[in-house]
Amino acid sequence: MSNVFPVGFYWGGATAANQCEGAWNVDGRGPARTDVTTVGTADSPRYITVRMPDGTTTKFSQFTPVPKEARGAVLDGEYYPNHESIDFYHHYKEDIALFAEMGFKMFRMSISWSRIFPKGIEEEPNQAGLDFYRSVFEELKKYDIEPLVTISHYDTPLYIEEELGGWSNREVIALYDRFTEVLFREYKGLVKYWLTFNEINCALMTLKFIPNMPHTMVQDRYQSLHNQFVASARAVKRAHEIDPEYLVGCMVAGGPSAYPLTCDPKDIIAAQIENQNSFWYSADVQVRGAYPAFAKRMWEHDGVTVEFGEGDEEILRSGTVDFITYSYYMTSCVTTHEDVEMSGKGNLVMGAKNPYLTYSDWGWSIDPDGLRYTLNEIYGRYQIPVMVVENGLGAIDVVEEDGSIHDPYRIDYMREHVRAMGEAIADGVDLIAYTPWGCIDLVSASTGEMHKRYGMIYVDRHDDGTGSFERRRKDSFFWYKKCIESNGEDLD
Ligand code: P53
Repeated sequence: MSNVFPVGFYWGGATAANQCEGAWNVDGRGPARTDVTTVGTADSPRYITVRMPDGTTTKFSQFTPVPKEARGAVLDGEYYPNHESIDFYHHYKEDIALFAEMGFKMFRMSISWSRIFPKGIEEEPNQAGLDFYRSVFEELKKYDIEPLVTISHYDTPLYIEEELGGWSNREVIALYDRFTEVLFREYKGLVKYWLTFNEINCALMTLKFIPNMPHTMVQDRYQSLHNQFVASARAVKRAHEIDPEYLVGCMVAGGPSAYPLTCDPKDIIAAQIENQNSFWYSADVQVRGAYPAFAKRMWEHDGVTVEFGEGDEEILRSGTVDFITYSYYMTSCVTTHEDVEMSGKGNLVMGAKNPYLTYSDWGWSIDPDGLRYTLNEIYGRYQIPVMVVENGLGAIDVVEEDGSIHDPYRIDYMREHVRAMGEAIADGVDLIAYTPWGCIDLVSASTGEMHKRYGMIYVDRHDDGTGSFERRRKDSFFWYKKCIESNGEDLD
């Protein structure tokens, strides 16, 4: 197979504001939930630290519901890794120069909503926040790197979550309207590709991580998701009105990546339902503009009612996305059988263990064929351009005495996933971009750790908050550079 990757294929990398920018309270930025979330590990959860109405302080595991009256608070003696992250806010020029050196054609990043609207409810945006992203976009333009901008990546202003009840409150749609209106007007000519919400399906996927979730929370999550679908569709329409050149996509976690553990038809059905619930439900609404037929049964099964506002159906229909993107790290196995070995680690159990796959240090399966498989499933259903906007191996890296970082495990992971994408393109999939996650080391979303590293660029920053923020090229940096230079041909 040769020359499978089309000319103009967008090779790049991906980040999110709250996991890399730091500068959490600089230049007028308001707090987000991650700013009151402590560091965790693969086996011990991150905590959300709060002050209660009576003035006492306490903390709640990220896997338990936080009471409505609690207010996020930064407490002495706790460590909050997202406060400084890797300080991209002050290092973006250096970092973008390194991306350019690797040959990036695209850089996926997100906007911190509370940098633009500190509480989310202000009438006027915070100019310093707008200026920061303008500078980043201008810097990218210097090197002909196309930004791919996630408008909301796990980053709702804390005020909206606490005082307005978050996305289950329909009023938040209007706040997102204002936010996106400002972005689409402000960055005309600097940005072309937008994503409305990161991993929009996460609210449903993570239902299974919270044991005994109160039913009101399940109901809330379905309603929040509906409100986000509406907000997303409105944003797609608005973007096209403001600039017909804008292309807007959705971002759905994981792809249809659940396998049946056995060929027992009961397992086949169980895996199909898992994929419907965790992937197709969200992708169908945004790509086809309507809920799929199986949604009604899901709602009945979970005992929820999704409230539609007037005109919602029409909004969903008229705000379908131009392209679809997803994150792909692993596949999981579903079974109706008992006594099977489970995969995953501590906090995140990832289904039954697949005997044909190996697993990362964090218990995530490594499955390049699954990438080809999901790409075919997605493109087969929708026939619109697809991007893989997250992929990668979270691993422990060692800095040698001479400063070099040998990460053959990451190179192997990436090589096999690039090959799998090549196969999918040869299968006919219209794949247009690959932006592996955490192209520069950053704070892990699930554990808050620094030492779960994904980058091709190493950052001297550690789980206890020490480190110089110095950037270093790993072996994978040079490998990826060669891969990009050869448009995916030279993978040795
Ligand atoms: P971390 C869970 C499972 C798969 C993807 O994850 C996930 C999550 C939530 O953590 O999220 C995405 O950092 C997400 C990124 C995140 C990345 O995967 O836990 O979009 O923000 O960092 C990797 O190893």
